Amino acid sequence: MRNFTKSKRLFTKALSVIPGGVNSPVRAFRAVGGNPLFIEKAKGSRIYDADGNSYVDYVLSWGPMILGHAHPRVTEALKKAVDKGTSYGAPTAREIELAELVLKAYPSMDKVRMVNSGTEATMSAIRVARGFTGRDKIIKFEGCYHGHADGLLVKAGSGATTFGVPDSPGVPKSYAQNTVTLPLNDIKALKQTIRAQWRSLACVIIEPVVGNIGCVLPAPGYLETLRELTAKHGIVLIFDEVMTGFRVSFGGAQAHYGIRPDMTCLGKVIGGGLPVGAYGGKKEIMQMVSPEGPVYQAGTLSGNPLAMTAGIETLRELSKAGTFKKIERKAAALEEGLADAAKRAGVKTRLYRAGTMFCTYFTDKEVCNYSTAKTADTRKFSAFFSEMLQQGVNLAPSQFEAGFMSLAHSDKDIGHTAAAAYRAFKKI
Ligand code: KE4
Repeated sequence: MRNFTKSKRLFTKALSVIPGGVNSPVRAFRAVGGNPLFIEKAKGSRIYDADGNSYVDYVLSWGPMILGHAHPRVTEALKKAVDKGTSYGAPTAREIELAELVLKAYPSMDKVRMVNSGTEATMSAIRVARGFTGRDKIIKFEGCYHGHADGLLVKAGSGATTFGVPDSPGVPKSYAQNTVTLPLNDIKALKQTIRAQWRSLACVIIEPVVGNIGCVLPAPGYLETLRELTAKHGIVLIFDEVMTGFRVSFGGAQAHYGIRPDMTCLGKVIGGGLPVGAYGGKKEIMQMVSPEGPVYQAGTLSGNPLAMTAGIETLRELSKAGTFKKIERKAAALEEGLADAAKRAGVKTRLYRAGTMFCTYFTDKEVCNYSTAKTADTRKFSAFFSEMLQQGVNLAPSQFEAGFMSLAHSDKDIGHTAAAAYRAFKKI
């Protein structure tokens, strides 16, 4: 049995100074029980906790570390960049470089604004869509998470297709009433709502592959219908690709499914592990953004030179011929290994993958939306999670989160993971 003494001690200390002992809720292991690991360092495919235990890591900081942890190209560039200062509050050439790399990979965008998180990106994109259309309401989907801006912490209201109700204390009802929350992959509800309310709808925001209830793929034709209906009614279609960007494919879910949204939100990978979010879109929309246009949005550390450096080096390395495909092949090999392990152990699971992100659900139901994802046996998942941790494999500490692959994961890592999964499946 692995020893977690130092992590436990650190967690006790953390609880006395930080709410829940963590700076982001999912890290607290509440969904799987036990105490969170406190990480000391990371390199390549592995993370190392305060007690010196090492783990093959599939959280990868919730997506950003697609090259693996502490990739030398990124760390060397950051070491040089630090000596030039850490922030200027003035424009730099590096911001142009990262913007150009992003626009090249996402041709649906003519211009892009850097911010500091995915939350800022989606919050700002919605404000711009409202400013552009002069309309107030938005549509989001059950199970999609777009960060913690008030109007997005909203669940389906009683009249599900009329307005939402707050999904967290502190969100005023009035905010929630401008958000309509629909079931995923339900064409009928979508058509009914847009037909009835298009005049007041500023935008639809969606995770084109939903990573925040695990890994839920769009039903065939769903995104195409969404694109047609929003275009027909002058509703801004926002793809929240904070997680799927540079993960489902190098060009995100929009390239994979061949859909051109009006706006895109990015984050995670484009910061290479430093705080970066971004939102962008067609020039006629982005010209609304201050100081070019009237819609205000700002940020002290937006476009921070260190964050830009990490993002530039990550995207340049990732854009090398064959690199993305290599990571995708690793993810496919893991998918095969996990599915085979579950089958041989006689455990019913459903595994979904989109490019380099994936999820194993403990259910025998087809998972296509929030309610079917919720059929998963979270008790079984928690037991599996703990077993895998004991065997040196770090999975996301929730059944309803995606796992991620990196360039640094070796065949040996993947073989170890599949073998550990077989033992864990047998044990739970
Ligand atoms: P951040 O504000 O956490 O940078 O991004 C918010 C966000 C927006 N859109 C999508 C599709 C996202 O997945 C996220 C954040 N993802 C979570 C993982 N499920 C971040 C992990 C956390 O909250 O600690």
